[in-house]
Amino acid sequence: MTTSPLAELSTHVADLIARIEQALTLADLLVDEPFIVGKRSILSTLQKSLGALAPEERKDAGARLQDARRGIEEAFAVRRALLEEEARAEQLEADRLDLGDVVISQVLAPLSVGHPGIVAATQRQLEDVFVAMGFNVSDGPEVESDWYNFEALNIPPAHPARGMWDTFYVDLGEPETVVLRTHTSPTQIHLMEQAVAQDALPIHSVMPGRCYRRDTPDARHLATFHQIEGLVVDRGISFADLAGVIETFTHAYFGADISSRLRPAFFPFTEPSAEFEITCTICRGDGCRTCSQTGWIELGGCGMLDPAVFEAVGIDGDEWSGFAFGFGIDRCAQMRHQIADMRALIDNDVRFLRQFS
Ligand code: FA5
Repeated sequence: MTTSPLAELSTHVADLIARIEQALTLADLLVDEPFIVGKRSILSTLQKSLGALAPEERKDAGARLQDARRGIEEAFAVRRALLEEEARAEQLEADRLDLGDVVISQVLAPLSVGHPGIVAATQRQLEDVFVAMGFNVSDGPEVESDWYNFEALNIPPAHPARGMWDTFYVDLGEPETVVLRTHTSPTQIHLMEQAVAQDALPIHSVMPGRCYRRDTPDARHLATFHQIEGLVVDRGISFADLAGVIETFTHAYFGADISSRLRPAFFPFTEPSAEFEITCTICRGDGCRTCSQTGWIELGGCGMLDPAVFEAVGIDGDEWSGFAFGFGIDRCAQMRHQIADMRALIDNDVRFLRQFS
């Protein structure tokens, strides 16, 4: 008598169920899949052996094997769904962003936040001083035509004063020469032209901004630096008003113990003109490398608006008068914080920068 190939079917089924239950991870189960429900499983081997049975026995054995296979496949599918769910939950847990952790780690090791640079901060402080004195704040383009940077300011093409401002030329072409502005004075021209067009005189404005010159960087100079221009156009303005504004500004910004002085100077767009100097805050007037041993530092130029400028912008010089000034913002920062060398402002050494946070 021959033994039926399915004689040990229930044992095989029990083994397969145990194998399914023993897979603890989805990866384990999938590795075992061909041996449990695939072509390499015992069920497939048994299926092949049914061919040797007599037809009436084969039908019955086939039905039993089919039942067994359905049971195993169902157990496999249930286990697979469970392990997939577990794997997904694990992944979610790993991906979870615990905001509590972030806050705690920030308390333990605070992130350093940025702060305005020393020149930007100085610019704001200067604006505040002038706003408190009744000025408003405007700005103008950094790239200028020859007309605004020079000609309207009474500096014709061959004028020797052009040598005072070593210029970066953007375009020397026709019809217009274009430059990186060498000073903030061209913004005066924009403002006066606008005021004339809008019938909006008088003007009491300051205009801070970046300037460019082919200067070799040294203790007091940079090739890219900042100025703050001042412009007053009103009726009955005199040099005494200009001197008063400069004196008030010096004491408000540098303190009562810093002296200022005006020295006769030449600017083509102001007449009379003066240079504005303060006591060197580094040596307190004794003389040092920063002030070239003079005890004084030049902050800027100033003067009464030249009639030629009024003519260029179409302002009636018989009715209106005015003054202008232009200070170096970097120079103000240098003197306020006693920085011996202006190049420290652009070195980006964080040990230096942190002192001004
Ligand atoms: C002028 O630029 C005139 N436009 C100022 C002026 C305005 C005169 C209105 C009359 C009326 P000056 O070239 O002297 O002037 O520059 C003025 C100030 O800008 C200097 O005193 C200095 O504080 C600052 N400055 C000039 N060149 C540099 C530079 N290369 N680096 C840093 N600061 C500079």
